[in-house]
Amino acid sequence: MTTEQTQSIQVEDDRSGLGIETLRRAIADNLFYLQGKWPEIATLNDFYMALANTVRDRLMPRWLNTIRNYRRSEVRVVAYLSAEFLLGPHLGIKLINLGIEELVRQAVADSGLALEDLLAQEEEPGLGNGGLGRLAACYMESLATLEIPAIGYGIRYEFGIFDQELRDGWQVEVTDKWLQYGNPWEIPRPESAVMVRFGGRTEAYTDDEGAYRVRWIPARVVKGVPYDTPIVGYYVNTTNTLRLWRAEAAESFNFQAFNQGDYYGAVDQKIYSENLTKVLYPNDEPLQGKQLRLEQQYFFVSCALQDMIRLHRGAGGDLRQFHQKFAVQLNDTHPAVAVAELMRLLVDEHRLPWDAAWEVSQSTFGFTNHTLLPEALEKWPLPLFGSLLPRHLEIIYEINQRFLDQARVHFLGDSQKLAQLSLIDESGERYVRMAHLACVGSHAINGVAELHSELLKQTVLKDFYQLWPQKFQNKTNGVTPRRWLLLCNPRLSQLITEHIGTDWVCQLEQLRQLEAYAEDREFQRQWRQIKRAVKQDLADHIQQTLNIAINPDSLFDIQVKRIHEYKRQHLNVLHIITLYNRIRRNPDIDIVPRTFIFGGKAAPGYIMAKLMIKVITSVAEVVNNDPQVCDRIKVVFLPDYNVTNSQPVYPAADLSEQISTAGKEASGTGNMKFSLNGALTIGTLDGANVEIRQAVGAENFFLFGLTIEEVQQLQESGYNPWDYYNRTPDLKEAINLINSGFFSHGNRELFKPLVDSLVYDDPYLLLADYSAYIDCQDTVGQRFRETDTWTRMSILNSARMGYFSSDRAIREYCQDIWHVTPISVQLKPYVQADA
Ligand code: C3B
Repeated sequence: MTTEQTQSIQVEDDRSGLGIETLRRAIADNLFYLQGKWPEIATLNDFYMALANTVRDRLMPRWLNTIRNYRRSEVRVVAYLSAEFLLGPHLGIKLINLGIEELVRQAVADSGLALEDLLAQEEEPGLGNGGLGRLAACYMESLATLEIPAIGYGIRYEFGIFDQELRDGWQVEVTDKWLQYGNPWEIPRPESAVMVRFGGRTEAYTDDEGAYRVRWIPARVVKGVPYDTPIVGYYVNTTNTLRLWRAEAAESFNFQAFNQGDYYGAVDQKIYSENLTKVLYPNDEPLQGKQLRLEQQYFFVSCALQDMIRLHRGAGGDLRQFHQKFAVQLNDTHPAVAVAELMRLLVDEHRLPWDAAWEVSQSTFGFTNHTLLPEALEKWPLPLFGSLLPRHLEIIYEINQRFLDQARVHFLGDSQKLAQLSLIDESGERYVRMAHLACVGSHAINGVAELHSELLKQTVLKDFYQLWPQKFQNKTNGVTPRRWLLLCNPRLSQLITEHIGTDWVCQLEQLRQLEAYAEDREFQRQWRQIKRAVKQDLADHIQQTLNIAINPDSLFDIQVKRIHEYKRQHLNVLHIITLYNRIRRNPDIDIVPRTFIFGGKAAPGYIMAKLMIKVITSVAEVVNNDPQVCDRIKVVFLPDYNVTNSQPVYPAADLSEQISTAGKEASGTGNMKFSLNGALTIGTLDGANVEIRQAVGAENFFLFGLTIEEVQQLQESGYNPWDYYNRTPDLKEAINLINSGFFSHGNRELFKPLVDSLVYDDPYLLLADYSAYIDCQDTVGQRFRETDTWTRMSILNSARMGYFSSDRAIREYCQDIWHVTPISVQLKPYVQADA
């Protein structure tokens, strides 16, 4: 026998094997050895930790064998750079993707525990704000499932998105403590730490070969330590890595200061460094002057690129071929400084000639834009940028000069065009435009839905489109069916599988086979029965946690997403008040009972969004307790909307609210999750709604509202919301009721900013869309009563959502932007080192 045979441990042995008895023993062992507890004194969280570690052990052979692939020189790896990864809880999806959910359920049941109770223990890593971060998480899952070698690079925030509590109907932010009981899903790799520099100055010098060079003399250095999290693909061996960086002091103490007796100075330095990755910035906050945010961005980007260069060189790679090893995707402008950092690393540190380095960079990067909102387009004040990254500013000037020379030829010296294109905004105070840096430094630029990609070309990136039309693409977003159907809606998944088999899980287009059952009475009955059961579960949960009784037979009308004026939760509120007024006018009116469910966080500094939450909760308080209403309308605000809390919500919806002002929502992804789970959509022609409507059929979608063209026309012709207010009696009555203090215990000041903004300004055109929305909602109500029709529409929505799988989106990125192909991972046995 060879040494390998004698000393190898087969992956199916008792540590990684999956017999139920082994599992039970492993959980008991982990409880004892890792948690240090006997079962009698263990908390539920101890059991969760023991189980999580058991599952982690099981995926280790897959993970290590996947990592081995990254190192093979011929393998091209996708590096997804994102300041946010909103993963949601790990345990449930990992059990599903490893195919061991039932086995584990049984193993814990034998110990007298319910798997659901253990799943509920997990504190999700809330390392993102909303759609953008969640998209990154879906994409990581699809990359693994499709067996694409990929690494996600981001920031290991100690405090993720805040927890939301409601006090007296107002949002209160509470710090997120996701790490307080430890995180079983990560492995720190201090041996792979890298150094990141900040501040200081640059200096020219001549190298040994007489070439002109620049060196950067930084003012301070921070250490980046990677923490690795496995991302398991569905029923494949591929288990990719999410590598998140934590900032630490370069020395755990500044020894020089220590020796000089400046103990506290040394400690300050340590605290200063660790601050860098303390907290995730919430969206929708003005960033100017937020130096720490720029520091975060540069920090993780520099860590990531240094890491990639090390991997590439470790595999014997030449830096001139760096782009053949890595396809780097910039998830919005947050990591855009990567363009300058890669140039610095190649030119200053590895001495490539500028042109060669530039070609490598451009071939490496792709850039995804996620928003057209002007306030979200990042730009950094030049003095701030220059003081933090002096060398990068020089590099950006150089890139800009060469770029503008090229553009000058194209635009025949049109100086206005050149000023618009420049990487530096010089129209007033000077800024570095991060979107421009990303566009110039990338070979591909994409939007996230067809409409959005078109608008990009016509508006914010118009000049770049004229220059480089071939760089522009569309990649419509998608969501992973593993989390957003199989995991969150097991009953519906089972019904689907009973009828069409399991292939849909990885080939979501297979759902189309359900079309054959859309008219089938028995199937319709089962479909309805499941929806009813899932609604009952949510109703029970709401009763238990919020003490609000809701009717599971009512129409569940749900809007869950970040709270923002452009998403128009307050338009939804105007509809609620309109219905309420109808009841007050005619208490016997025959209306479809509805439960309005809201959920979402407002950015802590976004006063109007916080007031929107208060208006929802205030209307809820009045309407829910008015005996005249007779429970025909209920309004619920679910606190602390996050991935965990969202999973029972999508399956329970009858109606999905996607009512943003046309042109404002880049894509949306919640819209896809709802429809996939059989909710019908009421929506505007915005973002991916347009494509969802095309896919499910116009007759199965409730469309209303102004189109983009109409929005533009209205705004150009001088929109006056006051006119709409005066000429629409129901609207006037609804607004007056808010204004009168009716929902605020007589306080007429409370909602004045909201009302004034609507009546005098209304930048998101709520009043212009109000009548169309109400009419459309009336149609929804009528249609809901035609039970069979509604059920058919619901089935057809699910059946036709195949396109919106993140697998489809990732396949398109692989083919059109990254040029990478799947590689299946072989489970080589683990070989012990020679004794
Ligand atoms: C969001 C957009 O607002 C959504 O329309 C879109 O579906 C997702 O990104 C994913 O593409 N977005 C976000 O969550 N945060 C930003 N800073 C910009 C866009």
